Amino acid sequence: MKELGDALLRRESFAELVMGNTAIARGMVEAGTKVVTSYPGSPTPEIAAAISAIDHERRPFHFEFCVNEKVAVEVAYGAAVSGLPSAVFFKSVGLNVASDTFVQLNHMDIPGGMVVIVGDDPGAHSSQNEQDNRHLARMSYTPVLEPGSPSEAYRFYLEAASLAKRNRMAVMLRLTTHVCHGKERVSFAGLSDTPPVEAEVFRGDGGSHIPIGVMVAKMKKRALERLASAGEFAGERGLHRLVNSGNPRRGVITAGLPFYSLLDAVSRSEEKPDILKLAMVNPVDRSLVADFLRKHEEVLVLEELDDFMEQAVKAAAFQERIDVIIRGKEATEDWIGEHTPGRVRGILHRIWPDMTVLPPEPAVSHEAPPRFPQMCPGCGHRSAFHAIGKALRENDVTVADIGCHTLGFLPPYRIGRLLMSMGASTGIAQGISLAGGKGTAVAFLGDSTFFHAGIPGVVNGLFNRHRFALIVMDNGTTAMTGHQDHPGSGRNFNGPSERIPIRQVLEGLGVTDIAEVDTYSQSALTEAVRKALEAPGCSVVIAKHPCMLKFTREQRRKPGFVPRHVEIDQGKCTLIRECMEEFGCPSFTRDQGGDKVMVNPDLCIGDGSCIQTCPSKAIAPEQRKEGSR
Ligand SMILES: Cc1ncc(C[n+]2csc(CCOP(=O)(O)OP(=O)(O)O)c2C)c(N)n1
Repeated sequence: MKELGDALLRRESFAELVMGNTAIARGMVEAGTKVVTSYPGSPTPEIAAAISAIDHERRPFHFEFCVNEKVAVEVAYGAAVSGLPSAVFFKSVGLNVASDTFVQLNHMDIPGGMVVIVGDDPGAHSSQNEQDNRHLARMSYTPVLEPGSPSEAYRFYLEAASLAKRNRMAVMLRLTTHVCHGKERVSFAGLSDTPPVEAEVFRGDGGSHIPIGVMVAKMKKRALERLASAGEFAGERGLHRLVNSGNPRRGVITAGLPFYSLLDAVSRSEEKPDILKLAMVNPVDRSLVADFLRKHEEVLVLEELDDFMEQAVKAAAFQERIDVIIRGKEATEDWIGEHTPGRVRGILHRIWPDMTVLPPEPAVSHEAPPRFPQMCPGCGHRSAFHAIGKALRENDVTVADIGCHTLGFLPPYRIGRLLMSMGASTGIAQGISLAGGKGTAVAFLGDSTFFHAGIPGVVNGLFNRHRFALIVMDNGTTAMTGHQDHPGSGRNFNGPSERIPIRQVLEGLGVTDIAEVDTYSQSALTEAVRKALEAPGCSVVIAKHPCMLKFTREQRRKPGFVPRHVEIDQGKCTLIRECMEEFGCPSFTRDQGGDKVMVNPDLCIGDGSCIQTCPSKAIAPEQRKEGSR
């Protein structure tokens, strides 16, 4: 960590093998960014991990995780309107949460400039959809730079920051999962001695920052002018790339990661298409595109997800009256997933079968057996689901939310029939309760999500007097995205902070029926949930247990740490297998013959949450043998 922190601050130029996300953190240092904010979400949290490698006192900018993406954009904007260059980063669907503020940004005058880094997720590796945020950028007059590699992520961040400052606007840096997580040897420039940026306390001038009435039209006009000027920027800075193979027949217009997949696909072709790789994908540089179209008989627009560039390319051809065949999504039928090299080969085979590209995705000879994602051994959520399942009745409807506890929908628990987006469970449960079923609608919320977007749903339930039960799955951290702190943890990114207890928030809102139970106390939790299901209005159970992955990692770092396990007394085991089949801890396995239940010591953390699940009392803490540690 120390080495990484030192590298990120190194004054001289250097080259290092890094992830795209790490390269961006160095870009922030080089660009003189002063305020950076975020809410965690894959594929971007490693930007924060890199920032955390720089000691707080030496960090040249302020960083904070905010309570959600909207607030993160607002904090960054407040700094940038005061003259401080700022940046904000989050995952694809984070832009939905931020959008009320985000769509407004480029109506505003932003002297410091702002970079909005969005991690889109073609392939939905870690998101509930594949949304293509170029649309939201277009809707909000936001220029978009799209890198395709870690080196480009670094370079384009610097360019985005400089454009944002020059045009006093917000610029989007659109990343995708493997640009964030891919590694490459990146050449970093040295740090220049730029004069320190002085913040000016923002005063405004009585109207020019207030989008009301006639001001809106003026602001929109300015946004359009700034966007047009941004559209020329990538060309002026030489960011677009033309790979000219002298092929008058075929060309490809592409951007981002698909460009590299394309290079791979045609690496051994005799006939290679000419390639125009756009660095700025909104707005598309019409004259550059038109020029390329004029030089080819047929042009493929190769892009992941939606036909965003394709529409712009077709519009350019139409307006400039260019006689060219444009192949896009109709031909490729490729609206879903990532443009991996194999996928791009497949596309080329389909549309240009005579071109000798590498064979499409090689057939996989032996598929890995399907395996469900699992909660970790010792996870408090498992213990909670095991206990809650005993309280639920046939007609109760459970609504899941986003986090590690989403996995409760899987067998053996099967709790959570519906999943939408962060914090949506409470409102959905209230709507479901309006259908008047015989059971109770039960919403689940993680603790980070409670603060992020959960509170308004609870308020609505109270305000509109809905009957629903809420179970807050409180593990003290934002577990799913890598254990970031949240307002209930008593720490923020930079040190200790006042803990905001969920119970007190609920009490403050007027919830009177609240039970707080450690999830390892399974019968107490079952009882608390039973009562909540019978309650007449809004009742809440806070099902608490610290995240055991975080806890165990911390323990392992301590000197003298001794691993603990449970063991099975084979004499007592009656093979009911509740530990495996209903509790579902992955530490339990069968022996070779398939009869005996065994404990896998590589997985078991000795938490003992399983002990109470065994009706035969066959599970116990492992007895240490003489001489063992
Ligand atoms: C709008 C949005 N922002 C960020 C994320 C990424 N994300 C997935 S789950 C999650 C929160 C998990 O924390 P918590 O609610 O405490 O549940 P836990 O994983 O700890 O069980 C986040 C931030 C997302 N899915 N949607």
